[in-house]
Amino acid sequence: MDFDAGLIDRLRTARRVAVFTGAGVSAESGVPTFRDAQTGLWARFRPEDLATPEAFRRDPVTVWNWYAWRRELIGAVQPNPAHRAIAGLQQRFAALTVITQNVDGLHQRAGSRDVIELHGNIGIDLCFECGRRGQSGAGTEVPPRCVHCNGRLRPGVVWFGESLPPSAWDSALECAQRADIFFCIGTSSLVEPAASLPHTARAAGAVLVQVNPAPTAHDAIAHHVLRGKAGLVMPALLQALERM
Ligand code: BV8
Ligand code: ZN
Repeated sequence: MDFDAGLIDRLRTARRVAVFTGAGVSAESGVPTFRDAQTGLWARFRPEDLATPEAFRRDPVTVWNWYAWRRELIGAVQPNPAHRAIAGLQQRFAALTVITQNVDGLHQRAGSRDVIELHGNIGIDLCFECGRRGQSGAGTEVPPRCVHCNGRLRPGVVWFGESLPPSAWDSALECAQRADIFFCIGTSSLVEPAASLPHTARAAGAVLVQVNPAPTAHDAIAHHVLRGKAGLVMPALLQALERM
């Protein structure tokens, strides 16, 4: 795979790199994306039916079971070459931060050290009532109960209508504002406020690089559009940098 010489030159001199990822970066691990018609999680469900506090209040068993199914699926998959190449990139720059919308923890399992999870992590259980961490292993009730207040446990992810963790959002914003290069990998960039980060980065002077096999809302503002699967593009980019 060939890359634009301008991009390679910019990567050669870049000090701060941000890698903003969505479900597409985990697609080649076998984790369904949200919107892809054939495999999309939401092809069969509507987000508002499952990924909201109202849905959990209305039908905690169905919402818990949907996340339990996703958690089991994620537990059975491995990071793919895209996750590993992104982890491999971190030693080539003074600072490389992954800002992910994904809740699957695959960047960390691939070796990425500086990961901001904007939308939480599916492996964490929190009490829906008191907010404290839970352990879903005990007992057979679905959803499991909080050992502190007996409230129902929920997945530690950010649902629609819920605020992003303030520290995660603040760190992501600062990262976008200071990045020399801002990669946008495997995201349809439709969910806010996460989708505003590429705009923030570009406005602050970052070179915006879009990696996606399909067109997205952010192609128009990208300086470089690398049309392809992340599992092919990112290892090829890492190899191109290693040849420098
Ligand atoms: C907030 C965790 C405010 C849960 C997620 C009306 C009512 C209420 C809210 C809103 C509203 N209108 C707008 C909003 C705001 C809302 C929103 O943005 N809604 C959308 C639907 C319009 N946002 C929120 O509610 C956020 N909170 O705004 O709070 C607030 C303020 C103050 C006080 C209180 C509240 C919270 C949003 C977080 C939702 N949680 N995830 C879970 O996982 O179940 S979002 C979830 O969906 C993901 O985390 C991700 O962010 C998003 C999916 O997007 P993508 O990751 O991009 O995935 P997608 O399938 O869309 O695209 C995949 C891409 O990969 C495609 O482009 C495809 O081409 C590409 N691809 C495929 N294969 C590959 C590939 N790319 C590379 N390689 C491949 N091999
Ligand atoms: Zn509790």
